[in-house]
Amino acid sequence: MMTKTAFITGATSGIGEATAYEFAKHGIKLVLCGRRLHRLKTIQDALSRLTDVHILNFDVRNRQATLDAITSLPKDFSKIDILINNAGNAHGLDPIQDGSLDDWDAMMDINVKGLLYVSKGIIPQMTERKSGHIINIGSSAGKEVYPKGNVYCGSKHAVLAITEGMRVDLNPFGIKVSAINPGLVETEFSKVRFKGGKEADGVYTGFKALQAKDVAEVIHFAVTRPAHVNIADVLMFCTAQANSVTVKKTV
Ligand code: NDP
Ligand code: 8X3
Repeated sequence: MMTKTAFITGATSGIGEATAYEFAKHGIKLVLCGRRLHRLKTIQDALSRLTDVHILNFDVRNRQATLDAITSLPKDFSKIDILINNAGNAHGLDPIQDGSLDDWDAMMDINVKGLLYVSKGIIPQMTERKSGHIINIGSSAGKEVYPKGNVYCGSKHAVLAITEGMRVDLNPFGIKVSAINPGLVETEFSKVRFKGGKEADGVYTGFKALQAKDVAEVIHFAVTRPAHVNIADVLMFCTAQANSVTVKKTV
């Protein structure tokens, strides 16, 4: 079987990093993206024993840098079979009347527009070849809105709508499009959301949240189904979580 190449955004931590490890374990070639270059290099060093790894250091908010990074791929990494649109974060947790315009810009620019820029750079080769698999990392926040989640939830609802739109438009080309939507995952997500503040401390305490590896395993499952099977949409929670606001905590 031909070795596949996966392009993973947000591969420097959390779900993206865990997906890189999971894919490397199974011999999938990797293009790993993120802004923190030292982390990309460390992960490349660690995974190069298992598979070929190329790193791309860019900010998905920068349209030209994103397209240029994709164009810069060396021949051995330029055919992308699997695109994991994962880069994203929540910025802030405030009622809409108190929200920060900078936080709103960050979430819409990264979670929505960044995903579109990366997709724009990669979809043409998939339509040309009439094959490929795009996995967009949505969220339970893309399926329901929780208090103070307003714009983050809006960005993830947009990811879900864009995923469905991609699946329809790319259907004639035989391209698979999937959304994987986790609930609470213990990553750097809350550190980013609360800008390193102490509110992040309690988010994953008193229950066993999903780990990044749990999500990575589902992503790997989705990309290893037979050609005629597309895992279109997955909603996954830890056992302690029933929905965005119902979490069984011991403390
Ligand atoms: P992390 O904060 O651990 O990872 C976020 C990743 O996104 C990092 O690798 C970061 O890399 C990258 N990223 C952020 N901003 C940019 C940018 N402007 N340009 C390029 N890359 C960027 O969080 P998670 O792993 O939890 O989040 C990954 C995805 O999963 C996000 O889309 C998030 O919304 C989603 N998600 C998370 C859940 C959770 O509870 N943790 C639940 C459901 C969905 P760098 O900073 O190096 O650029
Ligand atoms: C991340 C899950 O509930 O913090 O998308 O929004 S949540």
